[in-house]
Amino acid sequence: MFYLLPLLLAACLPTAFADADPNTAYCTKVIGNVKYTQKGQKNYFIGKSQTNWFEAVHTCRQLGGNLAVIESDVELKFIQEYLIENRYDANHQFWISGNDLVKDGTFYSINDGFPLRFLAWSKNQPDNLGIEKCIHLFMDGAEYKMNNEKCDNHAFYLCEKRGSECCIEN
Ligand SMILES: [Ca+2]
Repeated sequence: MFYLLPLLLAACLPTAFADADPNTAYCTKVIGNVKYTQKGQKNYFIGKSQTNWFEAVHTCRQLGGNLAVIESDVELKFIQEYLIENRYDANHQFWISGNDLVKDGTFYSINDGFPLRFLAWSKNQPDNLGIEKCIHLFMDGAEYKMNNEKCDNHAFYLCEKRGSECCIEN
């Protein structure tokens, strides 16, 4: 088996190169039938149909991933760039992991069951506690920010899948 290692390393060079500039570099790859965009240790997929939050959770799972958990401002900035480059704008909202269905005002990740550690709320959000219980991203001015929204409203969605395997398509 070890003779495969040099081949694998060689095949992964584009990924290593793509990761050289964490602010701008990314590439795409196909996992199953889904075209993900890789950035560092994660791959992202934009759901092209609008669903309620629960269906978005299920669909991401069916695609081998989860609704995205945004863990830092750096990650949020990358996602914003990714969405804008894909021609999404203020007319598009994206479900991400996080709801306060258990306790109003405390938003838990549906992925690992713990409170989200990074939140980037839009001004005056979260509002309507007890009514708007799921988190989506929306364009607030020039930036994507978080808003709590009714879980049965329809929005696009952002899935993530961990892993930094090689890119096979650019
Ligand atoms: Ca809200």
